[in-house]
Amino acid sequence: MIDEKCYKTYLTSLLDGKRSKCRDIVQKLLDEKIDLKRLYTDLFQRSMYRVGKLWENNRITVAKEHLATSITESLLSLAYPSIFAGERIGKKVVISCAANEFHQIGGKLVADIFELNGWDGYFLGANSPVEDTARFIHETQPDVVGFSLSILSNLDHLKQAIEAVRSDFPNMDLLIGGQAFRWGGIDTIKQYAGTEYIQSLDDLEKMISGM
Ligand code: B12
Repeated sequence: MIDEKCYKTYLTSLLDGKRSKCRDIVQKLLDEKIDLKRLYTDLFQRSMYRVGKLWENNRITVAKEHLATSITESLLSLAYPSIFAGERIGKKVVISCAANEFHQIGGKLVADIFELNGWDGYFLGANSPVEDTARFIHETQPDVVGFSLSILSNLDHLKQAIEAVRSDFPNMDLLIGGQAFRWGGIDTIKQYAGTEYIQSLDDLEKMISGM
């Protein structure tokens, strides 16, 4: 549980670029054995959505947004000891961002939740070219593939990626997520059989536990 005081202190420190203060807050929460989904959703995601609003309304500069993003990305590694502590279950997931999609934190969090549940998570990062992603999937032979999309105008790139996977792996379980779908696109995704849209890390973990 992250109380408002903790969240506000963290957000102020993030916006001020105080990396060590942010680090201390996150480490304390980890030491208190916080559920990682709460840390990721109620601290990292919530604060980055706030950063987006402030940027959209010209209340912070692009420089501050970039700094907050970079601090957040660096703090994710603090959770690694917990993520890799559990027993491996021999399942693999590949998570990728569509081509031209530069938002990568969401996909990274998703790969971490799979790791937390004993899977080997392969996170390919931002702006992954379709051909290279398909080739990696061939090499890795995962059980599940996930794509992240934040910008709806990248939907065609996502469709190309889905179709590339589908043509070689007709029965592959495909997961799709990301903020793009706040603005539409879910009907397009539903046209692909075996492709599921997942909105939150809570829903993701429920789904993983049933796999
Ligand atoms: C940081 C940031 C950037 C950085 C990203 C760098 C990086 N290393 O990731 C940079 C500077 C590159 C960037 C660029 C742009 N950005 Co930007 N960005 C953001 C910001 C502030 C934070 C993103 C973030 O990390 N969120 C936190 C993560 C944890 O949340 P999430 O992505 O939603 O992920 C969660 C779920 O969606 C889900 N999920 C996500 N992916 C997946 C995948 C699967 C398989 C599953 C199951 C679940 C899942 O699980 C995650 C955890 O709960 C957002 C604001 C916001 N509201 O998020 C704007 C935001 C997304 N950006 C926006 C815009 C407009 C842009 C630009 C177009 C700006 C410009 N004019 O250049 C470009 C587009 C670049 C591109 N082609 O991709 C808008 C989008 C608005 C819209 N209507 O589409 C936003 C919402 C800001 C705003 N309020 O206006 N951005």
